[in-house]
Amino acid sequence: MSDLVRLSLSIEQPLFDQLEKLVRKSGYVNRSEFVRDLIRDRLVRTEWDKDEEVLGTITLVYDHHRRQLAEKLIDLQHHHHTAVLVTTHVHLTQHLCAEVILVRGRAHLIQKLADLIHQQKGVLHSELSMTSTGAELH
Ligand code: NI
Repeated sequence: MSDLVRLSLSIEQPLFDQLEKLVRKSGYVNRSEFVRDLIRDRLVRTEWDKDEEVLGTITLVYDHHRRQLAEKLIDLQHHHHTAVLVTTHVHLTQHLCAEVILVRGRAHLIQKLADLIHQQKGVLHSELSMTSTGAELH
């Protein structure tokens, strides 16, 4: 673990009150841990903005009876095979499937794959969760 640095800062009372509320509501034991995580969240966003190598998950729900959709989704993943680490498939009902695709690669490629999946007819919902390889977060 790195050496700890102490810092003090000045913010308006109402903003401080909001901070205290957020810390309590989120269940953090102290303000420092909350601020560390805020900084990490911002760093992750920056990684995505700067098109660095990132990690993410694409979660989708789709109707597998929709003509050629399952094949199309497999084709898309093969086309992006360098980014797709693993795919988990769950049969939700007779008709509906859910998949979680763990992806790693340059941010714009991950975003493109997520967009293509989202646009397929028969995909009822999909969402990209943006996270980090963690290299710059400790
Ligand atoms: Ni299924």
